[in-house]
Amino acid sequence: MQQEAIQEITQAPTLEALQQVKTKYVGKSGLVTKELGALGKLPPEERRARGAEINVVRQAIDAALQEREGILKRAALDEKLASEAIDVTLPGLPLPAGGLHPITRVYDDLIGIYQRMGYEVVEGPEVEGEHHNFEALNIPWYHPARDLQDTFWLEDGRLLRTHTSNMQIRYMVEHDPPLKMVSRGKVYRYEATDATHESMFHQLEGLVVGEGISMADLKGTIAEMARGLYGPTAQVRFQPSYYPFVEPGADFAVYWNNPRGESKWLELGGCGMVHPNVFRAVDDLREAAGRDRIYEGMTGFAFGLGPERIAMLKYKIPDIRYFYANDPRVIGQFRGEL
Ligand code: FA5
Repeated sequence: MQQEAIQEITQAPTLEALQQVKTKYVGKSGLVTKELGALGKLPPEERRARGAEINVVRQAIDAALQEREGILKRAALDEKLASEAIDVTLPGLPLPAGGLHPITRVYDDLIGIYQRMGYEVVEGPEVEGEHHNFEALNIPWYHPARDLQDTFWLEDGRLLRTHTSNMQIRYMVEHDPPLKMVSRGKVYRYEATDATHESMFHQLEGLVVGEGISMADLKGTIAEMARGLYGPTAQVRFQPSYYPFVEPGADFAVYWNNPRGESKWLELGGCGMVHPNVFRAVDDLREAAGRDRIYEGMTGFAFGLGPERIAMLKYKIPDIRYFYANDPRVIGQFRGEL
């Protein structure tokens, strides 16, 4: 029996098979166990010798079982390790990296500049009431300036904001002066598109209000932004312009030398000193909301600019429509750059 058992043990191919052999011989009703159980029926003289004999067999079987179990367990572990091994010499699979849209990057630059100057950054609604987009900004319904910004009207009488200047009104109704804020976001105009005009584009609005704010503060701020964007040699130019919500009003441009040695004036946006009628309209809204009239007699400046213009020049994108056409050949060029 011993020989047979040991042969079966050493040939057991798996741990499960080994367990079966173990049960067969030394399990509860195994062959060896039965022999031991039968000892009681033997006459006492034979019992001792037979008992010793069976014990030798049992010990041999136990030792063989233990050894075989060790071998099989090691083999199972080796197999597991081999199957889970990572071959670090295999070439990697290139994963397509994302990247920030050029407009996001220009915004991040601009907002970083203003945050360093202590401005609060806010966002506001794209669906807006006529009052916040026009009236409160000193653009009554009959005013020809409404034609300058042709409007997408919604069926409920609201509109898609034509500029971020609505945030001047919203911010002043909620906050007391002195204040410095910039607001970013999308704006919409119902106009024919061309290489430099989209019907959806972005603006960055800035507003500073306090006592004794002057045009010099406005010019210094725009110059600081230009240096932040284009380095210490950047220059700014202001030309008189008309916006109903500022007086005086101006357009500003930045003259910059890019790393490729080109230099040109880049028309960036409009600006000016906040019109007293705007402060009055804000106070009216505040009064209606149960807040103090606090803006009458204040001074402040505002500006609004289009980041698309900056991005087109910076990244040499010849047509504004490329930004939003979702053509992977355009946007894909900015993969992996953050
Ligand atoms: C305004 O929208 C004023 N709200 C700016 C302002 C704010 C003036 C505060 C004074 C005080 P304007 O319509 O010029 O102004 O637009 C500002 C900038 O938005 C432009 O200089 C240009 O950079 C960008 N822009 C205007 N229209 C388009 C368009 N269709 N596509 C892309 N960019 C545009």
